[in-house]
Amino acid sequence: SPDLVTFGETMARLENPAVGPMRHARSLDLGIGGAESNTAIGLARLGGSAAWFGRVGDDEFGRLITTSLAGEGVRLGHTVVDGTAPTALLFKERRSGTLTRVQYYRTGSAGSRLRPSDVPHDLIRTARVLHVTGITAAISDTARQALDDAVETARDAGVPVSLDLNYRSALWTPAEAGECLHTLVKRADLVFATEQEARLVVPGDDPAALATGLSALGPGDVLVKRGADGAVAFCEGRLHVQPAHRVPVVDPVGAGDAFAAGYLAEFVRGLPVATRLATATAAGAYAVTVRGDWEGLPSRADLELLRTAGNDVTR
Ligand code: KDG
Repeated sequence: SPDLVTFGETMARLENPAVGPMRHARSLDLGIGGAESNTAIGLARLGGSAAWFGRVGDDEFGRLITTSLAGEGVRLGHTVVDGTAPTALLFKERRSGTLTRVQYYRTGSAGSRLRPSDVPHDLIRTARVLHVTGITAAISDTARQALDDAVETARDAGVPVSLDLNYRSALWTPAEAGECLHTLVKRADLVFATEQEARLVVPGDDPAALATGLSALGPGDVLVKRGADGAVAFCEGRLHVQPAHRVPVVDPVGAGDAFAAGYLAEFVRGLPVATRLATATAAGAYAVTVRGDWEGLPSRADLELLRTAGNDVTR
């Protein structure tokens, strides 16, 4: 049985290799991206077992997604190939060295056709954690029903539910998201949020107030992510302040998924909060040093390298 079960929509990712307006690119780099599958890859790279399910189109982009995830050791036994809709696309336009514009072509996609009958109840019941994100609630009504079904299945079986709020303004309004995420937070055991995302659900001026506020809704572990400023957590009844590693940031997209992967990799091993936070921030640091959404995610050996060598060259 897997340590982590997760699901959602994964897309083909197209990106201009050189900085500038995308219309001037003569070719685009091709890869994949999806918040939940990014986290599954992160956990697998850290030695855990991860299962992901979702719908992909019966097309080359769908096959790119399944072969890439399988190549990273993510289990895909319950993934559905949907012959009636295409795999969604995600365009990342690198507009300046530090500014990235993300555009989706995902309306009516195969991934958004996820439905409750796709949910593998037996697999979820055997997991050590079920990880979901707010994106799934936003992509379609049937995907949101599948999300509710999966969360209820986990809760009934005593499997901890991990929720990354993952607000995407292209998919829904702050008011719609706030209402839905509030009900999801109440049913989650672990919650990951940026300060901005936390404010969709609870009031609060500072990260400590936000973490405490979210935890008052029920979850035992609340992680408020602050980018280069690290994280503030409310876990096991008290606040924890975790600094970030100082690394050159190439692309922050995927940092949150990396953070969740690092935290959950240690959570499923029953390790203490300090270890979970240390691995979470190290994974986040590795993710932002690389352009891809998940390609920079660390192995255990990489974590050791960061701990012992910092930014130096190891020979
Ligand atoms: O967190 C990174 C993800 O946002 C990215 O890989 C694509 O899942 C994605 C989304 O919907 O934005």
